[in-house]
Amino acid sequence: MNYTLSADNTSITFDGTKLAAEDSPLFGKSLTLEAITHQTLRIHTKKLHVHDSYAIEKLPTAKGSFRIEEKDGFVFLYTEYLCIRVDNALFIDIYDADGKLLCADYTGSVPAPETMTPQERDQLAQEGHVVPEENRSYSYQVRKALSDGECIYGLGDKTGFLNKRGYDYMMWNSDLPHPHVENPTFKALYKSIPFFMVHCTEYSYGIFADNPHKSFFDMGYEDNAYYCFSATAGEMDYFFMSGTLPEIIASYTELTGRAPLPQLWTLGYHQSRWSYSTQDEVLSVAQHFRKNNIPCDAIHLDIDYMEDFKVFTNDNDRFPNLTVLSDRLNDMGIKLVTIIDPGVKVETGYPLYEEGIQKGYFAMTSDGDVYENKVWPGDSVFPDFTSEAVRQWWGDQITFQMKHQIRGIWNDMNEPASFNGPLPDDVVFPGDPDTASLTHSDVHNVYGHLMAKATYEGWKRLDSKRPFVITRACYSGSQKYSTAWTGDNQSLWSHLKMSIPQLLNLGMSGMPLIGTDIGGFGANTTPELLCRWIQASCFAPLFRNHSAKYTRRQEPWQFDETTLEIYRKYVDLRYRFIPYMYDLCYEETVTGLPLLRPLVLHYPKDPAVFECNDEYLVGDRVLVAPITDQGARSRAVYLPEGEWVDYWTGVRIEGGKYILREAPPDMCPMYILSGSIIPNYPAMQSIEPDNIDTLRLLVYPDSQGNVSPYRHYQDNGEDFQYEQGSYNLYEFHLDGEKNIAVKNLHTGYSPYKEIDIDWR
Ligand code: MIG
Repeated sequence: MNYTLSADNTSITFDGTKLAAEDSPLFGKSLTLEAITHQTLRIHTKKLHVHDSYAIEKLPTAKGSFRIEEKDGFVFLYTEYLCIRVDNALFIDIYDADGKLLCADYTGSVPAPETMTPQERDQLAQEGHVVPEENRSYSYQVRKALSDGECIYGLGDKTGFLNKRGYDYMMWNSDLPHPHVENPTFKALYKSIPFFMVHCTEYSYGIFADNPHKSFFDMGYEDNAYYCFSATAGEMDYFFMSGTLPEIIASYTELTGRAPLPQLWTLGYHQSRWSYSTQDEVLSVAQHFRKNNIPCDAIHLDIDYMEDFKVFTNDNDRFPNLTVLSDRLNDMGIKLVTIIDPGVKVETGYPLYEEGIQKGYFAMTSDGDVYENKVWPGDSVFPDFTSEAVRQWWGDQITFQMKHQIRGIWNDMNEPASFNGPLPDDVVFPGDPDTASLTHSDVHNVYGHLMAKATYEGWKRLDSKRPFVITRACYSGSQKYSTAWTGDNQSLWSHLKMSIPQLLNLGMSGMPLIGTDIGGFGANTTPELLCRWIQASCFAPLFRNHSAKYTRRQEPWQFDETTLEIYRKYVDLRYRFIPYMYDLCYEETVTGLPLLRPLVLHYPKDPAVFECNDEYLVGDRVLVAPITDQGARSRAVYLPEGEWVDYWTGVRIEGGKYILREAPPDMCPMYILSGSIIPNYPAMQSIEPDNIDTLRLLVYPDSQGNVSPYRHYQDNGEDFQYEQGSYNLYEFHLDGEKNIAVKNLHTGYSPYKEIDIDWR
């Protein structure tokens, strides 16, 4: 066969001109396989060594290598863990070291696409139905066989269930006003994270199809025998990762990066609402929290604080002094976060607009004019975040937040969303003088990602604190710069239910710091829905209640005393568990594992958890089984193998079975894996790391009295001094009977005054 092997045996290129069939997507191309590690392969048709990824800042220098063998007309490539068989039509089958087939190119038949006459299309459209797309054209399409028992996880924020198999998705960042349901008319949401994992009891593998163009992921929808991924433009370039699910997530986040440690207070409770329209209203919201004894660390200002929706401005009538507002909130332990949209208002005299025009920082029409569309400010222009200079300039605007002591930025509308139809595909993003200009179709899916990068890097230049950014649109790798929320859900039970698999799949897609709008954004919440939502979201890393203007208000005191009490109970619970969650953040920086995990991550051999949509683990030892049905007062809970302790009653239950758990309105079933230590904080109204001098350890010995050692991380929760060693790492372990000993693995920060042990 016709191939070239690199001198160091790390990559091999096949000449497709001679090999691939004329109807093969590889026809006339070269196919390169690189051993990124012994477990991770890169498979692409780009020119050798070209690497232009938005997700991966630096490709790890290959640590794997191939041993090559030609046999029976195939080329076999061996790494330590994998065997790749390439046939003479360039179909690739990948086996593990024991010869078990993991992933095979699908070579069977494919159904012919359904055809429709123009009249049929017209009729459908007339009755208001959505007309199916005409045949798509692809720059490549990869089709891989699916076997029985395989489930598919990942793909970012897509609607539906934990297992993506049987559904069809699109990557095209979209702001959709209609309810996000599992079989959406449009198959895309706000984020494009083209990474998924295939899993069954026998093996798992992951694929990261790194291409920001509009792309499609048919996960066995067209035919249960295969899945395929394709894109409308760009070269095929995908990574294959083998190992256990946690190992695959580690490999994926090694490539695309990990979320840095957040500021501790960002794990607290956030209150938001689109409509907080005056300083007094914001102060009154803060006072309500304090009066009602509900912990709160942040209030978010939606677009209402701006002057005519101009970004990096404030309305002088309604928000005359943001600095004073910040000060007064700070006295109550509450921080301000402001929304920022990418659209810049077209207005003579508005410095941001004028400067951007003068410097050529905005996207252009194909005719060379500045491109305008409509967003909140009316006619608006769009910064070209593909340009380093523009990102720098945008980041410099954060002096506005600095000046007013605002502590975080919430990036909205960065798909980018637009009111006057979508941006045409040929809108030009000129880039920097030394880079080629790109079009909207090239950069749409990375627009929000690059805006997040600009925000993160700008914040970091201006402030010593860890930047707190929230973004709506994402691409793979956005976790390096930003947390994310799931956009405009609605106050629907179905959306509460969906929030669990959505957060779990986002977590498995490398985004650990995420949340949904608690209570639902659009439509009107009910007290019961709100209570169940705060319970289900109690451990969501981004813990924010947010709602739309003109909907029923949903701050916790808007209803009755019972609602308030239930709400308070779960916000209190959240604050107790913050040190545990912060430990998981620390762990994530090392392993890439998310805080919220589907059961399958830790019980990969138990098919009973493969499609568990309504329970999750926090780390590996806290299991939460929220109620997500209106009127439900009990539910079936699946406890995987091991002994579990009911958090509320202390009752011990042997797992590997379903149990029925009573769940009255104030009850969110929770279980702790026996043998665990869980760190807790004392009750507090907001997080002031300097004042936290007591740590409480909940200790749950197993039936033999054993307790697994636990590592706890502590630092000032605010800046980057930990990078210079200013942190403590403790190990708590059982020492003799009923005694927990503390070992200091690293000391560099003022320790707790007291560590209480609470035997359970
Ligand atoms: O077109 O800023 O998802 O959280 O409240 C709506 C107003 C624009 C969409 C965001 C939502 C926010 C809202 N924004």
